[in-house]
Amino acid sequence: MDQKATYRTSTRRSTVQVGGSPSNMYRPEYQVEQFGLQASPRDTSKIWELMDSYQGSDKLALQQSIVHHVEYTLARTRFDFSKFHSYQALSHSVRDRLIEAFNDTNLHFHQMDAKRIYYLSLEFLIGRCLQNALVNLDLEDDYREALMDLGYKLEELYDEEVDPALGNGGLGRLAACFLDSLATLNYPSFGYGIRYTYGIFKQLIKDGYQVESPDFWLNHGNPWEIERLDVQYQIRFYGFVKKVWDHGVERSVWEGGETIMARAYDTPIPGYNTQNTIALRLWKSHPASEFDFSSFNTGDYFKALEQRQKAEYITSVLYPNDSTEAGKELRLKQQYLLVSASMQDIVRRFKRRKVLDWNAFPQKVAVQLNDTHPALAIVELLRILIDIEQLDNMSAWQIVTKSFNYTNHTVLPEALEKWGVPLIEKLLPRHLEIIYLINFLFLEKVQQKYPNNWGKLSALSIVEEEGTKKVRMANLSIVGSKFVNGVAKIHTELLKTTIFKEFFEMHPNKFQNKTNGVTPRRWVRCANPALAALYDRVLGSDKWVLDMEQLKQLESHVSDPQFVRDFQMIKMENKERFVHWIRKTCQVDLNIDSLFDIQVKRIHEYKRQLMNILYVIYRYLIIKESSPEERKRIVPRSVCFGGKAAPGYVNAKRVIKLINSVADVINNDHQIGDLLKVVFMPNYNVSNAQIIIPAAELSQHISTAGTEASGTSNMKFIMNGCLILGTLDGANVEIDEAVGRENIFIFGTQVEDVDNMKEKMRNTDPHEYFPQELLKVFGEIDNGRFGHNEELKWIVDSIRYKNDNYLVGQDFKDYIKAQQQVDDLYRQPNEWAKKSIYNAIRSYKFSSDRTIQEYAEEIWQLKPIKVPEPAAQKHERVKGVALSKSQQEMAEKIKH
Ligand code: NBG
Repeated sequence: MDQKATYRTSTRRSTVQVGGSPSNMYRPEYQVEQFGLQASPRDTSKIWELMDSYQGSDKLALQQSIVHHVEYTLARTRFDFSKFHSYQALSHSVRDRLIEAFNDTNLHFHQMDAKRIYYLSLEFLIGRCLQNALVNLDLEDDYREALMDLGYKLEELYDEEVDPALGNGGLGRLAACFLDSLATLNYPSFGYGIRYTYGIFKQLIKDGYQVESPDFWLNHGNPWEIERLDVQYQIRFYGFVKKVWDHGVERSVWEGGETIMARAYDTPIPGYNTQNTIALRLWKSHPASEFDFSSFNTGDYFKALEQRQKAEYITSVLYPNDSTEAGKELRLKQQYLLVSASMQDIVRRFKRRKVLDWNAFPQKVAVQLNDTHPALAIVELLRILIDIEQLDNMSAWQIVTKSFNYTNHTVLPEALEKWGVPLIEKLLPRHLEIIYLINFLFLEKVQQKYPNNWGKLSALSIVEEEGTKKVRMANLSIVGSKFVNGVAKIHTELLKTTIFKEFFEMHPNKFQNKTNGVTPRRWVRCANPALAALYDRVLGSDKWVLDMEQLKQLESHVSDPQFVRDFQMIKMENKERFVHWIRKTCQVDLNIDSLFDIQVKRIHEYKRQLMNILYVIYRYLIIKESSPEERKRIVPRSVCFGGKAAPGYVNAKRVIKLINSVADVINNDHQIGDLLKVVFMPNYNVSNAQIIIPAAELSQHISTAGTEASGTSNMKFIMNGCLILGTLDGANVEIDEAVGRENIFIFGTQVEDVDNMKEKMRNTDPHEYFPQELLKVFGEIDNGRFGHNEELKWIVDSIRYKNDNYLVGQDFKDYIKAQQQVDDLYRQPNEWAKKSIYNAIRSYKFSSDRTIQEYAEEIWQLKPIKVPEPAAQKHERVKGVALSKSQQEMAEKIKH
């Protein structure tokens, strides 16, 4: 049955430590370059011999490697190591194996002179690494067994790992899923981001309110990263631009100001069932070594140290805003640090090619901008090409516009980034000049196409002239990119018809859609091992993990009662795990037989958690009014919320307070018992999503039509066999198409009607506009049923007397109706199960493998390159299988 690829057979090799190699020898590329060049045979032959084979993966080898790390890496004795130390030792042991594949991959891509895709993102929400690495390396069972013998349960050690939370929500998590797919599909690629010292804040709930506490995730070290002391770049801020004449050409030299260093930290990202392991390269700011020498010399020792600390501060904290723009100078510094270090790194790699031909740059480099946050990369590459590499403006611009692509993730106006011209001028004076140059070249084209059309010129201009001049980062990104894409069909259509209408009319072929996806490795194989095992068993192999379309074969099994029972059993086990976790984290006991109804995502007005909790109140009132006889027919529900509010987002924070106040009343009302429970799960993050999502039976994605660009948790929920209650917004539209209308609960105003409904709302008296059911709920909040708290009233008032911008009042009646359909179906467990199964097995389109393949073929023009796998036999398991024939011969000569 087990048809897993056996590229990692259990061949044992004793661990050999290589010490004292010269600093230029520890990067594999350099080794090979040296073989090909004038390397000293004596030096390399010894190293070659010592590094000639891979770590073993039989039980004893794994145990020895764990114990080795306990003793030598952690310096603990056998009497003195805890579960956490075991986790650390285990991680180091896994890391060793990752590094082998990682080095092979880098070496191979270098030798193949591969075109690479560079994914630039201010956020990567990668989640825990251990289980994912074990699953992708196909070593989970081996390590489980090895640890059992040593007295440890692998699954318990998973919980010892911190959850690296270097992202806010969907955008950062998407980037992480993409890396998994890029590695798995063997695409030569890099992720570039920032190594924040503090990730997204930890959310605590005190008296029902959100309280933020700092997330110092590096407290106990991070075994998954490799610090690259040899990979660092100088980054300049402030200063001035000097013009010099060089052989009759005017050149710009950016000088003065402050310089700091960006240092690389690599996290290897292993593909599933492949040797390919790519890098997530994160930058951390450091003081430059020659930093403020004058202060030292004048004896102002403390001032000099302060300056150094200021440098480190740049990458210290992730901005906790989701879909809103912050506009702070430090944030601009972060953005520039990321793009400058990354572009310098990319250019350095390109220049290592044998012949330096700048026109070949777009054939070797594709850069994807994850939203506009890294948009300055366009300007930075121009600066490097023009000022440093001395290309002429037009050639440089040609290269840039063939290399960049931009993904938009939102149409919300408050999220569109704009930076004030005075700030850019102060921080990045040369970049402002280049932005003006780009804008000049672009507006000339606009003028040619639409002569004297001021409306067009002002809509398309990169610089906004009204009030304080601003640079529109979206316009810059579109102008500097070859392709622009939205993240779901409806979202891309909205881009073309609303915010980017003028651009679309000018360059229709620039726009593409790439519907988001999520990785089945983390979201099914790791999060729901029982469901994965059922698929393995019924399909006869784990090939579905790489090819989700295989799930189509399960359609015929939906009529098999045993298959349905197996599925129900798995859901039950996942619910049990969840109940246990909720008891521990929220001190609430859930009724395992109740319908588990979940809404987890950032708290935002457009996502309408408010509508959900208002409905919960409505449901509560109905139960209260029901006779004992009637109550017997009521479907018990556990309604669970999770998600962080941006610390400055007052309305969102009030919604959290309302949810907790309602939970307090309902959960303590003995008349209600198990019929209704409400839970706010604190600190929603990737690792608790892995517990929550597999346990869900209903999940809510109820944004006002036209506001949610895609959503990605909707995809994770359906993959885990869950029904969606949702609006026709974002990827819900395509989920509806994929699973069939009979397997999803759709309600609410559709996008084409939203404007009319808003108009109607504005012109209608609140008492007529809001349905009776909702007015009743407002009344209960007003009369203090959920506590005499002004803030709760303010939330209600914000939609009652101000604008109901997100159409809660408009959609409420239809929402109640959809909720009734949910109850009706849940009374028929078999029907519910079957529909849930249809969701799971028709979710294949939403694998990020599909998305990445589309990006690779239609945007990046990128081919997969598979790193050769080590041969199975020990004497063949020699590294360097990736070498060319002549290099192998050279290596052989050196060996003997
Ligand atoms: C978010 C959207 C989501 C979408 C993710 C990933 C931002 C700016 N946008 O709907 O709100 O799923 O991006 O594309 O965070």
